[in-house]
Amino acid sequence: MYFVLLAEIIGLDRIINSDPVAITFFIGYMAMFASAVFFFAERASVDGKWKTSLLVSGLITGIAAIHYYYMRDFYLQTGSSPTAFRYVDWTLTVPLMCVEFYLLTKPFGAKGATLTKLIIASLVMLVTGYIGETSGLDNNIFWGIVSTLGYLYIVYEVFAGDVAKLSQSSDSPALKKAMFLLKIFITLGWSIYPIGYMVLPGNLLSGLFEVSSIDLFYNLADAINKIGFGLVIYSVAIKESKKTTAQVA
Ligand SMILES: *C/C=C(C)/C=C/C=C(C)/C=C/C1=C(C)CCCC1(C)C
Repeated sequence: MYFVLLAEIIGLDRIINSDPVAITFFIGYMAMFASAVFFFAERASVDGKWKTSLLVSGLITGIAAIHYYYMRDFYLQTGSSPTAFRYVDWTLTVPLMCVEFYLLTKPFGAKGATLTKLIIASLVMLVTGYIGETSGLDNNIFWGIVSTLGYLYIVYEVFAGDVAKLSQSSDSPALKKAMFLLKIFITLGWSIYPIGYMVLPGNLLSGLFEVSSIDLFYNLADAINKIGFGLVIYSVAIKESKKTTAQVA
């Protein structure tokens, strides 16, 4: 009895009926929530400046957990994509990810101006992406291209712009490794989103996948980029903190 009630509440009946999109919303919610708890708790195990990085990782996954809670509900009730919730989430979490990149390079002289450029580019990318997803068949390719320009600007900053130059001037192997992984996340991890977007009717991959699979792409990408990247920062933080403890002792 309790189980049936619980199953109803969390939408497990749909999940048991194996709706893969619903399953990923459900798992996404749990994973984001657990990660937020983990990042907040682990702040105690790292040194000063890394505490802020873990705080930001906790905020990113925490904000996403709340949105996944609502997105999962919306999807279960309507069977359609929770586009507005999705973009509200990204508008908060993507700039926070830019803060995360900035914090990584700040000890090596990153300036606030770089952060501002990254945030503006990400907002261009998201606002035009939202217009593309909601403005109908005829326009989604056009807005997708505009959005991609914002994305490519971020890729440029990380590979050849300010962020890249600063990380080259550092002699910390841990930071070098983090920057290398950051490049992989930005190019491979973030590229899953535009691929998902191309599933929209009238776009380049429409017909190849069902429209609802746009959420499969986005949910997978969110898990990789929000949790995965947070874990990368965490491992650098732990290594660097051990180093300073060793120096003191
Ligand atoms: C945690 C959420 C993240 C890291 C979201 C990232 C989103 C993108 C990189 C979205 C990119 C898009 C394009 C490059 C073109 C088509 C429209 C978008 C918004 C899906």
